[in-house]
Amino acid sequence: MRAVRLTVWGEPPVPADVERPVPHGAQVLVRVEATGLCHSDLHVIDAAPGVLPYRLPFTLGHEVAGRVAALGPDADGVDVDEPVVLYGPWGCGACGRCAAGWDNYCDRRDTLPWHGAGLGRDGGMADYVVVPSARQLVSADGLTAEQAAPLSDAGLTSYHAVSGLRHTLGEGATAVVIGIGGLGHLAVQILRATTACRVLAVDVREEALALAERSGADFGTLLRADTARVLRTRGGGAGADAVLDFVGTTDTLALATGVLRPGGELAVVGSGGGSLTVTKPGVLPPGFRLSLPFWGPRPQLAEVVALARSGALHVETERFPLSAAPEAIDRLRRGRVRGRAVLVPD
Ligand code: FEH
Ligand code: ZN
Ligand code: ZN
Repeated sequence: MRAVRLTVWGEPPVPADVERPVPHGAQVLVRVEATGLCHSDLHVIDAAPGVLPYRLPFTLGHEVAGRVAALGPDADGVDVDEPVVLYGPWGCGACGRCAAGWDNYCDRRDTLPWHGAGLGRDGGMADYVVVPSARQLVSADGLTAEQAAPLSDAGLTSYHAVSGLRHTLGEGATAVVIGIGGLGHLAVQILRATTACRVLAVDVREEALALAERSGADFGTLLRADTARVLRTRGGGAGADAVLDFVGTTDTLALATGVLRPGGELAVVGSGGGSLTVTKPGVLPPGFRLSLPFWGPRPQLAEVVALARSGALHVETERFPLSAAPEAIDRLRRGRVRGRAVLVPD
């Protein structure tokens, strides 16, 4: 089968022809129909030797949807030909977090030589992918694979970030979403669908603000020197009850803390490498709370899939054949992908 594989640290992944895996024990083999491309794939591709605990070579792709192709002898809970989406964060499977389906916060994460399919284990940039058990699968019935795949990472990550702030987002509240890309545009839709708050969007690209409007934002503005003032005015003057930063640079963190109201909460999702100085006394709003949500728990993947199935979520995708993976990676690196890039086996 075809696979896009990382074989040398710091070198681009290469197309390869590898054996189709055979599921053993409780494993399940999935025929891949779509795999989303994520900025984290770029971080993995660009990682210098020793930065990540992963063992080379492995197939990339951690945002995967397809159909069950075969079951190991001890597998149960899914049927051949069932449409599924992969739950991406694979933990140790034995700690309290994993037992509760919160593999994204596995207690033993730092001891594992992998973090999931496409993250040290063979992933979905291939014709087939094998998962440890049906526990890593959620039914995608009623969704196309192109719509389902991005829900497993972009959708779940955004949904998990919003879920941690939802208590602040009642009627009359204001949420600011910074960065309207593959994750941000879904966060706007999730806020629209699951809260009563006002949603304000910020980006550096006009086309991203248009995507924010299509996704249901009440207002969008470009990132400028006076953006905090503009957002405060549009938000009723008190400041934002919650900010979701999908960029995570020093500038966006400064904007976020400059627009938060006292008692406001900031979720930093983007891995922009920015920094925020927390001192007391200091300039941060009193009652300021910060979270660094990572990916999401398996139960919330089922919730975000159900939300999409209800019609409340539409993933803006740009489709590439699997054979064009190098072009898709280059376009993502240059910030030239509208919404989420999705690779489809050709
Ligand atoms: C995955 C693995 C490691 C770091 C970050 C990620 C994200 O893409 C998950 O949403
Ligand atoms: Zn990702
Ligand atoms: Zn664990």
